[in-house]
Amino acid sequence: MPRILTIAAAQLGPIARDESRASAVARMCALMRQASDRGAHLVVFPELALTTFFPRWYMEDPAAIDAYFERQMPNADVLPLFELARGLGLGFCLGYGELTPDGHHFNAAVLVDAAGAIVGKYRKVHLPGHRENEPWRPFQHLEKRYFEPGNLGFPVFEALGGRIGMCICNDRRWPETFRVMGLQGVELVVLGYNTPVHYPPAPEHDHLQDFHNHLVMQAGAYQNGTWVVGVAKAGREEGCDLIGGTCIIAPTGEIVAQCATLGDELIVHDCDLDRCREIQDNIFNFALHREPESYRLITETKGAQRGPGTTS
Ligand code: ING
Repeated sequence: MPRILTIAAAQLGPIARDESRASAVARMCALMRQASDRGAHLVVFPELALTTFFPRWYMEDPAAIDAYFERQMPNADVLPLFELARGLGLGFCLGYGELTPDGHHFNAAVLVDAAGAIVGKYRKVHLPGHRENEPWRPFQHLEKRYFEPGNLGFPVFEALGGRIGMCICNDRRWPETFRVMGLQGVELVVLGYNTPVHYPPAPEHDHLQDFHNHLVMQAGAYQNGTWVVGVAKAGREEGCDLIGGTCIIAPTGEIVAQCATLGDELIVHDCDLDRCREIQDNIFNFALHREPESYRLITETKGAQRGPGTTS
């Protein structure tokens, strides 16, 4: 009997800076109802899905910054989403800003099961952008200012009948992200992203953002034999154009479903988790083919070493 997990990717269009959490939650509830009508078992929402992408502005006032974070999860603002999910009997993944009781700030995501219980949490490891105000940029990308690097690693959770891992946005660009989960037998990686079209340090790559978005997720899926679901916050948000490209990718690396707009949009696919074996047992059978002795540099160094005659 194949293990089919029907997954919905719930892309969100722009969230205005002055848009309430209640409004964002209402939009997500509408998508969740659609997902339920279409038989979904799991709904995946974008990164930082409760507010506008606030790292695009320089702020100094801690109160102004903390206003974008959640002190508890769930909380009164997101309860309608948790209650709807429990009522409909489906799970979901939600990205949000986490402010811990001891004052730590993370770009986080939770995995919630069909009973409304949080069964997994992830904190974004790879923080792109910069820490100080850089007025030369048309918009800031201050994730290094507002978040700490995630301290939970890349865990894989037994949930909804499969082995599910999470990552967030920039994490998808780093092969280590998927490989660490691949080495835990992950069958589904869910992630959200806010990706501007314009990348100020290298504007000559702006036209490649959609290509790079799919390239890295398709590679991550294929090289680890896992399903990958990438969900955008898309569209022109406070004057900043964010890419769409929300998609569901099979362990073969094939995109099997993709959003066509830059607004609130749902795509759904019946994902056969057993299809991971076609890859994990053969071309990427890690136990048979990997040679970790040759990969030491990956965990022993941070930056590239360009000295003469460096080791392999
Ligand atoms: N956003 C972007 C991302 O990694 C970025 C940052 C944009 C990096 C374009 C490189 C190129 O998709 C987040 N939130 O990580």
